[in-house]
Amino acid sequence: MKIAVYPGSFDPVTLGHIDIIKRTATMFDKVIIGVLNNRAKSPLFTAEERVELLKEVTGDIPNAEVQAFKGLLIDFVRQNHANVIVRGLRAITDFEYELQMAQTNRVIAPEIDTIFLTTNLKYSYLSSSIVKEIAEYDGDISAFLHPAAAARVRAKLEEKTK
Ligand code: COD
Repeated sequence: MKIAVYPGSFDPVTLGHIDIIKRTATMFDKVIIGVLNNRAKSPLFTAEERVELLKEVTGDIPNAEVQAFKGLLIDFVRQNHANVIVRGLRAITDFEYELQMAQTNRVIAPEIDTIFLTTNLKYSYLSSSIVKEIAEYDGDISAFLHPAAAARVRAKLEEKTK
């Protein structure tokens, strides 16, 4: 069975992430979406909330699975008997960070490879942080997120301002 892990913060999951998940699901028997549970990053959503939302927006992809993980990515990949990490590349600015991470992971886990999918042009500008910034200033985020994700971002920001 060919299993790929697509790791990230997904705070929140955007249409760009969903596009990468869908494309990965056509190439592998299973894609495991690994949600980083790292309190140091002070995310908008807890890891549990991000997992729940990812499950909702990928519910129509039968071979996609969502799990939170702590610690090293390669340990999570090994625990799941996968040997491929998938990452998305939007622009040259992503490349340096992604290359460094892939090379480092390859040194500590030579059996695990990282593959890169180039962004869908429609979403090449899109990032979770920009979406959060627009939402914080009450902007319309419906073009960037699945409707369920947009609703949760609005609800979370309302909850925070109470
Ligand atoms: N189009 C296409 N791809 C996109 C888009 C878009 N619009 N937006 C984002 N992506 C891609 C990103 O490039 C990335 O590949 C992926 O989607 C997830 O994005 P993020 O921003 O949610 O995820 P990151 O970059 O915060 O994830 C970082 C990890 C969780 C992978 C990393 O911190 C990690 O592995 N942490 C565990 C500790 C560890 O092992 N550290 C050692 C690493 S060498």
